[in-house]
Amino acid sequence: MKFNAEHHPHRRFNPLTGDWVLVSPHRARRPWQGQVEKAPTETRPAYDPGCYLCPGNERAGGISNPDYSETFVFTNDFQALLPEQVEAVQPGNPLLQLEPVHGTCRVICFSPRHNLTLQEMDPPDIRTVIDLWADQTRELGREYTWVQVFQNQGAMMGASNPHPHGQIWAGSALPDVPSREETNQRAYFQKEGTSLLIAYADLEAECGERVVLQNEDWLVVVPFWAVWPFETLLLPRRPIQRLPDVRDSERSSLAAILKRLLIRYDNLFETPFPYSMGWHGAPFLQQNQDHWQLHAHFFPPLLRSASVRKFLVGYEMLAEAQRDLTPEQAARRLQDLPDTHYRQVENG
Ligand code: H2U
Ligand code: ZN
Repeated sequence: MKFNAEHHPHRRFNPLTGDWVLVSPHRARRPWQGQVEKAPTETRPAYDPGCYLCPGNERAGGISNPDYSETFVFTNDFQALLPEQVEAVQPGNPLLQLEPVHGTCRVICFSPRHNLTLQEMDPPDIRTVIDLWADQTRELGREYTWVQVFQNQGAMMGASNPHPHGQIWAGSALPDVPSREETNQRAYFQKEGTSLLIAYADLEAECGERVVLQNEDWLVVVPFWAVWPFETLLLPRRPIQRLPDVRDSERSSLAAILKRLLIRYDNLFETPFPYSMGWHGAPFLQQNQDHWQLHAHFFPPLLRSASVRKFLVGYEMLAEAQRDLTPEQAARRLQDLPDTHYRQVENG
C-alpha cells in the first residue's frame, strides 16, 4: 500500500526541539463520551470591582493597582522565581542534581478594560502590548539569561482571571525547551550556514499548504510537527533575534497579524479560544546568537468543538506526543475562516 499522510499513522520530527510526534489521522472520527468542557458564555463588565487586575483595585498581596490607562506591569505577588542569589550547592550524587536559580516574575495587564481580549483590542493598543513585551525583554535581559514572555488565555489553560493579561518570568538558567531550541538551531546553523527557522519559513511560504496567514513581515503556519490540534508558529520573514530588535513597521504588522490569528481562533468553534502562547527569542548568553530566530508558539487545547479538548495524557506522558488530525487538515480549517470576529457578525 502507498503511504498517505491523511490516512496512515506516522511520526514527524520537530527539528527545533528534537521531539517526535505520532500522527494518527484516522482517529479523528472516533466517538467521544469523555469530558465535555462548558463554553464560557458570561458577558463581563468593562470594570469589575472584584478583579485584582482592574485599575485602582487591591491585589491579593494588599498593594493597590494604579489608575492605569494603557498597559500595566507589576511584580507577581506570588513569584515562582526570586531575585535573591544563594551559594551554589556542592554537587553530590550525580543522580541527585540540583542548582539554585534566581529571577523575577511579572504580570502584565494588556488593557484597563476588564472585558477585552487581545484580539478585541484596536491594533494600536495591541502594538502597545508588543512594545511592552519588547521593553521588558530588553530590561530583564540585562540581568537574566532567559526572559519568557507568555500568556495563558482562558480558564481551560489555567488563566486565573479573565482580565486581559500575560506574564513574564525571567531567570538565571536557560530552561529546558529553549535550551533544546538553542542546541538545535546552533547545530543547524553550523551545518547548513543558514538559520533553521529562516529556511523553514521560506519552505512553508513556498509550499503554502500549512500557511494560515502572512503579511510582508510575518508568517503564521501550523508547523509540520505540531502537537496541539490547532497549534501555530509565528515567524518573522527576516532574521530577528529578539523582540526588542523588531522594527517599528514590523511591530505594527505584527499587531495586525496577531489580531487576525486570534480572531480566526475564536471563529473556529465560535467560542473564546483558550491557548497558551509565548515568545522565544535568543537567550542572553555571551556566545554569538546568529543562529537564533525569534518566534512565537501558540498552543490551543481545543480539538473538535468549544467543549472537546485534546488531552496530553497516557501515551503522551509515557511514550510521545500524539495528534489526531494532520497539521495540513488543521491549517486548511484555519485558512477557511473569516477575518471578522463571529461576535461582530452576530451583533451586526
Ligand atoms: P495567570 O492568569 O496566567 O495565572 O496569571 C496571573 C498571575 O497573577 C498569577 O501568576 C498573579 C498570580 O500569581 N497574581 C498576583 O500577582 N497578584 C494577585 O493579586 C493575584 C494574582
Ligand atoms: Zn479586571
